Amino acid sequence: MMAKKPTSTKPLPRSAKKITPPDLVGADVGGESPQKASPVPDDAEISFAFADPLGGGGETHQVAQGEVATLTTQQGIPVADDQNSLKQGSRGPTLLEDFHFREKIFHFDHERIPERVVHARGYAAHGFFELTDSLADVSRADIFQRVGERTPAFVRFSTVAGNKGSFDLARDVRGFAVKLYTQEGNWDLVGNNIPVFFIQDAIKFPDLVHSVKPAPDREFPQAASAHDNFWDFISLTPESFHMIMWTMSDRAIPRSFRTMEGFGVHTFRLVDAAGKSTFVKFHWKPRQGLQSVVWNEAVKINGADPDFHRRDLWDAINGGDFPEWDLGVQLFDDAFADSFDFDVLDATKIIPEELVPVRVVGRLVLDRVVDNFFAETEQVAFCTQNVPPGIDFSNDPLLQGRNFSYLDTQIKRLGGPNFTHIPINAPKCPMAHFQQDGHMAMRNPKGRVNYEPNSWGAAQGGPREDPARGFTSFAEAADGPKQRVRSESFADHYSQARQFYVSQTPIEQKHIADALVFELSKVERPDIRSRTVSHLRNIDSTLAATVADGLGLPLPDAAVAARTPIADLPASDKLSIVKNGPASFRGRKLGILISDGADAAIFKALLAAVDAEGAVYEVVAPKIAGATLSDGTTVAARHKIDGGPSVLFDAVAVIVSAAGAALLSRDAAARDFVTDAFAHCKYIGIGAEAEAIFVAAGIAEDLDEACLPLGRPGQAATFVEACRGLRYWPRELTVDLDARPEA
Ligand code: HDD
Repeated sequence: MMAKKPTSTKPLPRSAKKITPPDLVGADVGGESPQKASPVPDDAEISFAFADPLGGGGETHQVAQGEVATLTTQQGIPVADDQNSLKQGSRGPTLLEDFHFREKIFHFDHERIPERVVHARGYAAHGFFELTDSLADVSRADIFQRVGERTPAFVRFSTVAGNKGSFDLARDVRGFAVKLYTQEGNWDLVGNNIPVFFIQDAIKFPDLVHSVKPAPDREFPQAASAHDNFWDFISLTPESFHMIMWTMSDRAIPRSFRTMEGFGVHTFRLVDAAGKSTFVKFHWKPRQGLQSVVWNEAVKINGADPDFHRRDLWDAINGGDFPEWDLGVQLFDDAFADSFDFDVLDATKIIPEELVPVRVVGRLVLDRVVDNFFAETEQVAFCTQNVPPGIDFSNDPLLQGRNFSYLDTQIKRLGGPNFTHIPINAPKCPMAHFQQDGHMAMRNPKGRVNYEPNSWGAAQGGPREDPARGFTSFAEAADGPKQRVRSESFADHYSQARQFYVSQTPIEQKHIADALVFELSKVERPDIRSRTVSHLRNIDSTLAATVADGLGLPLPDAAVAARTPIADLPASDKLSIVKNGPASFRGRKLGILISDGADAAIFKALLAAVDAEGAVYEVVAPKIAGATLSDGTTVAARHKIDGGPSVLFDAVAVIVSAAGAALLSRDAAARDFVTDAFAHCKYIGIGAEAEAIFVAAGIAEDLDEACLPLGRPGQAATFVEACRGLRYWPRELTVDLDARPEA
């Protein structure tokens, strides 16, 4: 018997009736139920399980088809009524005795854990690493011994500055953190999508992060470096300018996690069985090719789909298009390190691939999304200190500081020293130690002995150290006075910033200048703008002049350089995104705007061409129910036009009927669809009747060679082939106020 909703303002009867729990599966509980259950069709496969991906931490609870799980408390006690708290009388006070209520609210109150102080917003997936070339000659690390062997991996991508709920396409560095569950313990390679960093010494990390995060008094701007505090700190920290060149480039607005490189950043060591060390830099190179968006597009994507990157990864993996990266290593010895222009311990420097080639030794494949975001992605704890035998640290002062920070931060975030017991953090190889107790201890040692040395013998005495198998630090000699200093060899701040800049194509150089002008235009204090430009003068005079002009600023004197920059470091093609793009449109997304009556033959030819290329498409239409093509076929839409702007796609096609074109010409979202695609230099396929929309959008006269006709079915393949170019850059010079004539 259900309680009636009050229908008038008459006072409720004093004897209110008990609200009973509805049958949660399939029952018609009537419109007056406080919680109407969605009916479940008889043939639906009802499957319920607590997410427990690694099989640790308690019993899983699986329910198969046709069964319904009984709701229980955390203690497993069956719950009879989840709708009403326990009261003294029907209108009396709620009783403290109601353990189900208290447990439920208590647990809810504690649902949030502190977000990461940096890299709060992230997304992760499972996969594996497969060795393709043995590194046994230089490292004893188990993961590098047997070609063809696979090691489970978990990878979390992230932005740095924004909070957990911020948008994906902030201009920012991306985290690229890889946990490899090797047979000799977890190896965490906690890197970024940029091979250098802002600062040289970890002691400056809190200052850097404070400066880029929202200002403490006003708590804005969110997920943005375009503000006074950041540029104030940067303009007072010349060592940051190499990294600034990268973050102002399109590297900081990637198209997808799948189209980013990853870097271990620091110089590490590989150590062989005899204790010999070889320096190493780690690179992840995406087999998908490099690709970024443009800034105006990024701004709009953040509104249209703040989850753009996570959705892209989720869709790709669930669609069977597993992203892959090659693991590359740059190996070098002390002699190279001594002869190199810069200090290999300085994390603001790269080693150009032309000097030390990247040797590919394996591949990383992401082939499984998480079961539960919180259990895995949120609770995963990366620690740079996690290295197995055969991999070791260098004295890079940034890395040395990180090795303290990550362990410390996990204790704060995950609540205690036993975060390694959480399945996503637990190693997948045998473990044995005497560490015990503490919050949430899941794996205390069995038996009487919890110390060593002990004399309880092999059977009861527990694990013993193993000098041969165990981790042994590289025996690097160290000497000298205790002092707080920065080595003289770290003093060159501009040479590689220039090398990066001159390695870019003209359009990429333009984007760097545009980004600097954009960011500094958000800075309120003119002296900070000017001080920033003074550093640019040490990098490239045209860049400095362009930015000064863009800001309407007199060109300041060059900043005093601690060491005279080397002006003629050779350009390196590997530093450009455009020069390292994909070879095909595979894995890319075409947005197809259609209307009722659109030419079915052309639409179908286009789908066939997309399919042949290994690309994907999404249909955009005036109504979400879709459209009926000229042959009567109905095509469902993925987006209604207002929710499917062209910024979500790598290229677009417009296939509409004459009536559809007339209708959409009056629609602002449809006009934006074509003007944005045009402004963002995308390839555009234009069906026979579609021109009216381009006329209404005011760009019909400007259409160029990357706007291809789709009047006949045979033209679909030509169009999709052209889309391999991703962007038609010459167009940008015609549509952007900031375009420089000489670019
Ligand atoms: Fe860091 C998180 C990457 C310098 C201190 N860092 C964090 C994450 C990545 C990086 C990818 C997110 C890991 C995840 O997905 O959970 N950090 C870097 C790189 C750096 C760097 C590539 C320079 C080369 N970091 C750095 C320094 C310090 C930290 C110098 C402190 C001295 N980083 C942290 C941290 C975080 C972190 C506070 C926050 C959340 C976490 O560790 O787990 O400990």
